[in-house]
Amino acid sequence: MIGSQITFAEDEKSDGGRTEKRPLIISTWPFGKPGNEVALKTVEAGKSTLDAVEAGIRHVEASGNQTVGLSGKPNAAGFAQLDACIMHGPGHKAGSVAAIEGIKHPISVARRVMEKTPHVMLAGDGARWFALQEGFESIDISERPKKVKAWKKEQKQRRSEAPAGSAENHDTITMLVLGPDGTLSGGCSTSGLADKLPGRVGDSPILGGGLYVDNKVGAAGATGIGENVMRYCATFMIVEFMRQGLSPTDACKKIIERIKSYEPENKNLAINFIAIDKQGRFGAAGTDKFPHSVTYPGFSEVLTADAV
Ligand code: SD4
Repeated sequence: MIGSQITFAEDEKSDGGRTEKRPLIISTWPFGKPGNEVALKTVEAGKSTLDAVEAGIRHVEASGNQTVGLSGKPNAAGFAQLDACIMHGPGHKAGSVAAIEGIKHPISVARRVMEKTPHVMLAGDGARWFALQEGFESIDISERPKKVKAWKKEQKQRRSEAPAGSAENHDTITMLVLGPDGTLSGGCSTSGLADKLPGRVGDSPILGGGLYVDNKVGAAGATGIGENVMRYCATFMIVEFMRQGLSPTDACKKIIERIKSYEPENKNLAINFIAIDKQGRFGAAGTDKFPHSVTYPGFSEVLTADAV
């Protein structure tokens, strides 16, 4: 913790908050907190919210925490394929990479796609090729066949230890930043669900799925089983709910209720959302209790949202 108490609005005592302080940063999971603190310092050093999102997420990607980036959980064939996207409110700009291999900082490649190409999204070998052309830090992926063999041996046991969607398999940093001038930026980076099929793309690099930023309204991000997020354009909907006047917390809860109403009652959806609005309100909700990190000048904490 780098500060004091949070002040909650009257109607949001248990499940969200609000602050006048800027920058305001919210991210998924406790491992987002050190990333938030890097993002805070980045804005305090006079850099943009976009720089802050990139720096904060790079910090988590490089942490070797076995959740995000190259140290993240391998896919069903034994190697990490990474997804990332970034959005910047002014100009409604976005960049994204999907199923990229052997690149240390997918969030920076997503930003480069946004800033240097006429495209929004690059995938697979093409995304790696672009990253190499641009000089991004990479590792050799020619060892892949050996890894596949070793992985097959372990696979059965690992699966029974931590089924996809369980807490141990969460592996996504999504970060939203509201800057001093009201600018919003967001980013998302993940190794995706453990044991996913090679080539599987989750919600994280999909705009409106794992992340959505609307500079007039607010921003929302997701983590959890991507298939249960992207089929509902969940973060786009959260931002639209906020546009209609819902608080970030209520908007996150409402999309979970909506998704639940379409799915079988006993299905473990394993989805979680964070959101902030232009006014500095923030909130989160999950299908289980959902720890997320909130940081602003004088405050940096892991909060836990109630299960919906
Ligand atoms: C995915 N949404 O690839 C990601 C996984 C995740 O916490 O967020 N896990 O579906």
